Amino acid sequence: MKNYKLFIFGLALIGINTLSAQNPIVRNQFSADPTARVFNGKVYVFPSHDIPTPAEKPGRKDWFCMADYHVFSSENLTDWTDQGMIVSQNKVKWVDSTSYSMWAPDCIERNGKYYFYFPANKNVADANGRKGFGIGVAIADKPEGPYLPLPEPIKGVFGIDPNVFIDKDGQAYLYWAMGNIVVAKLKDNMTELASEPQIIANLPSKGLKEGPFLFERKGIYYLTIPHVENKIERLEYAIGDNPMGPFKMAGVVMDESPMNCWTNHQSFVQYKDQWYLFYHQDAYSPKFDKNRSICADSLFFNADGTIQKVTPTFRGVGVTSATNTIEIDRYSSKSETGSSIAFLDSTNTFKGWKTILKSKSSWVKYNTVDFGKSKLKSFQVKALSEKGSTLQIHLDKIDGPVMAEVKVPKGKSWNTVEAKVSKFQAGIHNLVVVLKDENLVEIDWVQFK
Ligand code: FUB
Repeated sequence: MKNYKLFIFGLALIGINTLSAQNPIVRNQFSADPTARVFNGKVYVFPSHDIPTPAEKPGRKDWFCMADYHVFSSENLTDWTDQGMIVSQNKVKWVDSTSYSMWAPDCIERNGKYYFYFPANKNVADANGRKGFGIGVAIADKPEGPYLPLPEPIKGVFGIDPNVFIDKDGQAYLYWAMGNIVVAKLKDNMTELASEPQIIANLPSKGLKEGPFLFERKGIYYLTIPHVENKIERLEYAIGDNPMGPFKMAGVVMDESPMNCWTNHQSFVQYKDQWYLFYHQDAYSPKFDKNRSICADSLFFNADGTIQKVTPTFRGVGVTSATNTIEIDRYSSKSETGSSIAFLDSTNTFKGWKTILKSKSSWVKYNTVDFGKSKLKSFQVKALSEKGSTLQIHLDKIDGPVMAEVKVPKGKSWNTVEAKVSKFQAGIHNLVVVLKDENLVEIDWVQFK
């Protein structure tokens, strides 16, 4: 906790709010439950903001702990800007400010206003004597805010994980979770229900389901949910021809987390002709899966409208500039043996990872690097090798042309080593880093100049 606070304080002092990232996409804090939206030609992501449990929090210490929300934006899906905090538990009249219960949110635009929906524990009981989770709305003129929270939660809504969908005819629907998945129409003011809440039928009856996210494509309405079919959540979907159903279960979008994160939570967005799935895992906190991190991967549909299963990747989406430091630990693929990744500093996981190559010809491949138009002359690598080792950088594939060969000197500390680029090709290419000997080498990043 102390280290994390110092790290965040350090970032704030030097004013860093731009993050250059693959997966996870948010690298200055924990983040979960991402709702991605396209507003004004940019992608905005509204996640929950997990934090390590502070000592002053009453109740369970090993549970979700969220005090506020940030919004992140990107034009290229590689560089993300943290636009700062938009809603806090201390600033919403109806929220119990000691509850740290600001769970999965959503945001939608209507007539130039941005409506941010969020669940939280109420500080007073409603007319039916219920405290528990309510769902509130905060309204802004811009996606980045400032957002003004309404003084009361939405009447008649008791639950978590709000999701809003506006159909082509202008009718808005609010979905939420409360054991079941519930839907109601919203009035045009977007802050009051226009119909009685109705439980969505035909969804799995066994195992937790939550986190509804509904979208429409080519006349098919996709209702997507995290659901515990086995031991932890996986992402599933149902399809229908009406936003209120009936729906029919149609498949799995993402299997259970390979990192064993108990929850997952999804949103789907089309940006510049490509569909993306946003979700979360616990990459920065493998020992405590209530401190999660959001990710994005490309999503494809079959001709009949069914969804192709998405396998989570480290590489994520977007193009990486060859002149940036390229974190090859966020690889696209790697040799089956002799290659692995590890945290650079396990006491501060936000410092990221290193790649370890340890057997002759072991390799990692990193896709979609933009080499630009003008010749890049030198290649740099930050690496450490106790015995000294040689690395080759191949273009596009493992047996592709050698772009550079670099000797990492023998030693116990990190070195930045430079070599001449012998083969340059302009444009977008994949990169393969191969170990030429058997001497273990750790790599922080590579870069072209
Ligand atoms: O983030 C807290 C809860 O975990 C969310 O509301 C659920 O969807 C699950 O991701």
